[in-house]
Amino acid sequence: MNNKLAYITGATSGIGRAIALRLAKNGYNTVITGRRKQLLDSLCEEIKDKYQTDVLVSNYDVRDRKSVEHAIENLPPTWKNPDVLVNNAGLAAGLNSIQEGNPDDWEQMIDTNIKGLLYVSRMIAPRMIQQGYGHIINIGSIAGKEVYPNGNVYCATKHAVDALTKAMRIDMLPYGIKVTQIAPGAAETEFSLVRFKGDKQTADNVYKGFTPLSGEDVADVVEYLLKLPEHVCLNDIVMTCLAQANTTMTHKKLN
Ligand code: NDP
Ligand code: 8X3
Repeated sequence: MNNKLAYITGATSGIGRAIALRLAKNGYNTVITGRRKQLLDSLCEEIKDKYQTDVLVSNYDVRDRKSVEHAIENLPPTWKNPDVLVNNAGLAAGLNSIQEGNPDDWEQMIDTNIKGLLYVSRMIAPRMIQQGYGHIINIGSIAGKEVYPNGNVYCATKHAVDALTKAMRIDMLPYGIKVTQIAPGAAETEFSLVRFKGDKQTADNVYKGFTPLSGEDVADVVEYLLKLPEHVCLNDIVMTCLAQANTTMTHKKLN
């Protein structure tokens, strides 16, 4: 296997899926992960058809530490050492004040966005250190830079990703491993459908009146990052669509 290898969490939809496709287009073999096996299988076929690169489907829930460990420990030998890890799997569940929030939602966000990212990184970082190179890309959010009304716990988890990215950059420094956070603003994916628990109308309304980011826009940035010279590391990238200035100010043109 001569191609470079990328390990992408949350590749079944949205940003992760777009990144997997883009890296395959650039000749990377990819390990694609997520809970929905059927979507992983169809992405696997799509990548192989379009780009003729190798793909390994790894189907697990990132909240389940034992599953994460088992999946990564048991990767076949040629799949064990990624050049790139994209920690993308994540979600928002609900949009409520603290006093009205649902603790099950809080746990899901904390377990996925923080603990899941840690479990995967804990398994892959030592391999990067051992091989002497690698690039960890964490998908944070503009919600990790600011808080917005009713965003409380989601924002807290993304602030944690922001802090963990800075900490990982320090920890990886002696080993020549790059660490980057990409912190996007609103991107039209399944994100809002998941946040609003399948309420499509509410989810669609989030993106009405402006052109949000897409998964492909984030994939553009990942592609750029991976083409930088070896001695250059972008540490932190906040990106929004033109219409969004921050988490609370989006210029919408509604009729
Ligand atoms: P999507 O809902 O489209 O994709 C989320 C991905 O995460 C899916 O592939 C999903 O796979 C995976 N995922 C969620 N929970 C788990 C879990 N427990 N175990 C394994 N995989 C899981 O949303 P986005 O593409 O928008 O989100 C990707 C990342 O980008 C997230 O971290 C999100 O917080 C972040 N982000 C999104 C923004 C947006 O506006 N869309 C803006 C800023 C950041 P499956 O359901 O199959 O398990
Ligand atoms: C997703 C973007 O602003 O809805 O992280 O939190 S936002």
